[in-house]
Amino acid sequence: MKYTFPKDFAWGTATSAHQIEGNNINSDWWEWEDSKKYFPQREFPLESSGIACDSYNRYEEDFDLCVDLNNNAVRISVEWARIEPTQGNFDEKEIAHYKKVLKSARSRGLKTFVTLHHFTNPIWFSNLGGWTNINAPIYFAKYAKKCAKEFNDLIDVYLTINEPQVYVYMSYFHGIWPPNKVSAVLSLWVQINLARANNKAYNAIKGNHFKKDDAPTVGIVKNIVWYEASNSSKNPLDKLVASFLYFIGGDFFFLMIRNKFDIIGLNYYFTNRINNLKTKNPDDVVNDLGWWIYPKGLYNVLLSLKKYNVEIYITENGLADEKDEKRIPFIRDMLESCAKAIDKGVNLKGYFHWSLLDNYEWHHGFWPCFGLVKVDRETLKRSKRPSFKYYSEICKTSELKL
Ligand code: IFM
Repeated sequence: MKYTFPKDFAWGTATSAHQIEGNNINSDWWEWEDSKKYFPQREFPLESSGIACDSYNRYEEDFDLCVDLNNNAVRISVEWARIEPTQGNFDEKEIAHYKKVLKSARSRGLKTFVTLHHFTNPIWFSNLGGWTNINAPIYFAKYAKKCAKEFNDLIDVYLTINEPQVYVYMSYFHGIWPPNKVSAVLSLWVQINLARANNKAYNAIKGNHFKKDDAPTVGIVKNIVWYEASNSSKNPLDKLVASFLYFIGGDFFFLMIRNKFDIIGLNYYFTNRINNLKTKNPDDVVNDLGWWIYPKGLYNVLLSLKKYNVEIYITENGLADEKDEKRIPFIRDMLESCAKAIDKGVNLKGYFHWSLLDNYEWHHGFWPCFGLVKVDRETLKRSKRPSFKYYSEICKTSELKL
């Protein structure tokens, strides 16, 4: 059995600045990792990001790995805290740095998908109340406008905000990420503010290009969990709860940003099954973080996104698997779900594996290994895991053989 992906399909990997670059010293995460400012009794983070993978300096080597993967695209992020280290002052040196990075990707034939906000904020911004500040979307849109002006044609696809609802959940609901708030009201407000920020940034990036052919492509990155009632569910409410949770985690946000996204970036990691009003997953196959691996969930999410009538890219999909025992079947089965969704008419245009490198997995520190490439924590030496070769073959041929 063989599936052939469309000709212009984007094959890539995804990373984010704070997780790989190192020394992101003007960001709220950096401040939080090394102080107990927000949350004196906190149990996290387990480690500080420190030098991370030193990709700030080693990006050429990283892009060479993308070439070895036969990729034709790459998803990275630029760091707001570097570009605007103090309010209203843009750092020309850092802008020049990112221009070099983007040119370096382009010179290797990689289309650039660039996230503007991936969980981290400049310290000045968080001192103003961060995403609870009513003016936060205005501050973000100014930064987005600057990026659009400076990076202009070096970016193929702008991705405004990564996983807005995950950010809200971790930072304002569960409270284990900075600024460690636990508040239902703030959780709702910050979601609204992030949606406003997306909408303002969308307009700012489009700028004068609006409605012209050369207008940049702008999208959002949404993590979406598939919810369904468990097979053995006896409670008739389980289906209702599953649909409600799916709505809250997906369509609710899209409603707030309607017409302000040209494409959807989908991050899919797992499915939750509801049994008697609680989550109860079979957990027959899990990753190192205990997340249930269920490729059919990806198929279901893709089909449900068809109604938005825009191109869809899988901007993240991957697993923590230090021993690389499950990554090959994971990639195979997830891509089979993608191929089946395309057969059903889903306009899926690309797949970015999370991640190229083992990196800083936020409050967990460095132990979860998401990389196709292992990074030695002492030497930072990169070495390819066996799944690297498997994925590179698929990217080369655009074919999935089962
Ligand atoms: O590492 C994260 C990434 O920053 C956002 N999406 C999920 C990944 C794995 O947890």
